[in-house]
Amino acid sequence: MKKLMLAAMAATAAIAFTAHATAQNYKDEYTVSTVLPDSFPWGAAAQRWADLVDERTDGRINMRIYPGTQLVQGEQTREFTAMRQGIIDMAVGSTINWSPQIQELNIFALPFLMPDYDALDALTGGEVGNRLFERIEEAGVVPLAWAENGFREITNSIGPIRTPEDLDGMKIRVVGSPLFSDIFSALGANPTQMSWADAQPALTTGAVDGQENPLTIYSGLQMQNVDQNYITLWGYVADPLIFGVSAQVWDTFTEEDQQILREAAVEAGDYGIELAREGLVEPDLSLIEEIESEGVEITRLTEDERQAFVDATRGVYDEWSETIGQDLVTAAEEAIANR
Ligand code: X2X
Repeated sequence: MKKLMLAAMAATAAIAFTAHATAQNYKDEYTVSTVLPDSFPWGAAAQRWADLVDERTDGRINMRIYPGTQLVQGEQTREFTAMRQGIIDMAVGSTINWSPQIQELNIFALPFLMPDYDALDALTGGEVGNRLFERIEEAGVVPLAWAENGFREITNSIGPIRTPEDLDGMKIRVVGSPLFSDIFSALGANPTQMSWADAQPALTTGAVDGQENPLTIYSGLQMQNVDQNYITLWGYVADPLIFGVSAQVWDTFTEEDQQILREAAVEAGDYGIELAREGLVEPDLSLIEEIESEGVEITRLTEDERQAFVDATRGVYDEWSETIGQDLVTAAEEAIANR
């Protein structure tokens, strides 16, 4: 009988604990997963988040950034699951890397859905973004704010890509969502799916001919030095980032600290978005000009040329709209039309 009472008391104490989180129970360190380190807009946004939180909680919440998705041995498509399980506390993660678990996040990778930054902002800042955040929260991760990896441009070592035919047989490294393999297969290329950790040596050794990533990454890694001498500005998809906290961890924070984490994420996200667009948006195209001045050939598509890529990938768009949810895709198309 006494044992039973003790068990009941312990259970009550446990409930009281979750209902009233106190800072005394905080961990010494909270892990924050990213793919890129702070020399890139992605890692810089994560670091800013950690710095702001440290300052505003007087060190109660100590966040440390682990780039290279090292907490999941570089397997970036496992980041979301690890966070949901509480193996990783927090992350600034790519929608691409989380899309194997949250199918709806593939929406940002629908080819040629978003023609410009306003279109991207219309999605993240509107109903579509809210719905995606609801889905993520249901899945066990608390999403706090958006940041940005950027529009993904295609680069290669063989020659200029101006038509889908130019991609014929080209070996292109693609990211972990099968949607990317489908896009490049539809364009006649030979897509090879690999993690970012594997992509870098594959580019160095010439095991692949090309890759697609934002120009901030191209420039940060000086990809012209691994023969990626041709870039086509086609902006076929964009890759926003999300600040997320494992729900298990989130519930241990006081309301005041949750508020600090959220506000700091919004500010760090704005900062990261600014960095991600620096030199890439009219009238300041200095990053593109800088790359060009290194002798890299940059191909700019005419409307008609771009349309040929749109047409060639339309089947993939339609097919993946089913997987994502036609309703969400329609909401996105409307938000973009009304931007
Ligand atoms: O793997 C990539 O290409 C990267 C770094 O852009 C992502 O993590 C989506």
